[in-house]
Amino acid sequence: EDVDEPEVANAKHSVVREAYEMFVSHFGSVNITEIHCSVAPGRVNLIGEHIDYADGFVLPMNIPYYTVVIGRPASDQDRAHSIIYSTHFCQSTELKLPYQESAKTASSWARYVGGVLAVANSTRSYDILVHNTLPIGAGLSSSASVELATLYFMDQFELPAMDRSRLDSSLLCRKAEHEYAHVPCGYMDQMVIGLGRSAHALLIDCRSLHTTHIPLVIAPSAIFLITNSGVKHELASGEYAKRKTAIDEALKRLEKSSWRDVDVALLEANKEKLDGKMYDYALHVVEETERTEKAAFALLDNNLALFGKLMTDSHCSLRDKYNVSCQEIDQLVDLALSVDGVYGSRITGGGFGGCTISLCSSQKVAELKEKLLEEYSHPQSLSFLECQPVGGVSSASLGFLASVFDSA
Ligand code: GAF
Repeated sequence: EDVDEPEVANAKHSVVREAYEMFVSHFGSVNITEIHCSVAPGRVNLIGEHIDYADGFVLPMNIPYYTVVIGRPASDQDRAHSIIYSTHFCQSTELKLPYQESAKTASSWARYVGGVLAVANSTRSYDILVHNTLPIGAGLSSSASVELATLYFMDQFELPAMDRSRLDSSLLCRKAEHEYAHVPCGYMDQMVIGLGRSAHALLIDCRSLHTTHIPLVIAPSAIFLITNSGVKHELASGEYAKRKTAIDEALKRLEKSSWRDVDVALLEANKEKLDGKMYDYALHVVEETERTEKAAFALLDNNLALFGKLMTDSHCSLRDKYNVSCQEIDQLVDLALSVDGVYGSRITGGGFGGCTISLCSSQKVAELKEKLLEEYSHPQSLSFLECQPVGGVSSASLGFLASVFDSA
């Protein structure tokens, strides 16, 4: 198991403590021996965007912003529903057993919890509180984070030997996202939250599902800065599904079974089969896959100039070919690139708003932030997030929880 850096352990301790205190105030007094808890990070993608559903390579890492799922079995064992409380939405929802039925009609946030209880065939009812420090809906994978945290919570009661591999856990949560949130997502989010390690980015080959942990040694000379634009355009999930459908259709027309068997020459030769935007979408998939492989090597060599250039190329492709950026994000990227000492900048995540990620010399970070705050058109909704890579989802151990209870 990955061991947390002291700073990360402290941050987790305080978020679990907050969650515990809110659990007590919402559900009343607790018997601490019945309480279990799990903590899942969010993620940011360094490069390899919109290709995890097209057999590509992606290079995300986990970030120190969390979802905590804390709870206990319902005290009345005949109670045939779980009660789920979200501190973010300040809302409580009842989910009836069997979850396969109730999760379908649950409110959107509760569907992520219910969807996981459903696909993992939970047969028990719980009092559950969901608490986040991870911004919701900012393209940092708040949904996959809730999914993994829910599964790791539930498995402590219903799979005590925890004999589900991290990969299988990730794939099960992805299934919940497909079947209950109806987002035809790729592999990246659930896999990095399941399998990522502290101090490393995770290279995922989305064809073989093989993963490689790449040490991130850019500090202290440079950092990745996440900038949250504070905007999210409504069309995000509809456009996501449309891109996925177009990409699947393009592959069929090329008569290939994997995007990894497609190169630019093949695309050129079959241009007439790919009408409308399909050719540009396909070109993005092929080139972004190549870029990401190169970027992984650049990161291993600590070649920041090359890594940054590939990030910016990725942004231009997402903006001009794949059309998943928006004005606000393009403005943030352009402003970042105008600062001397910024190696590269790009949109990250599903798109249509959310966050950018920039690779910046450490000495220039203050200047970069100032520039964005001064010149971005929505400075009041701008925020910056810390970005050192942390480990994946975990269940809080009894010792950890005891220290939380002692300090509460
Ligand atoms: C969302 C999806 F959930 C991921 O699978 C991925 O496709 C990403 O958008 C774009 O790279 O986060």
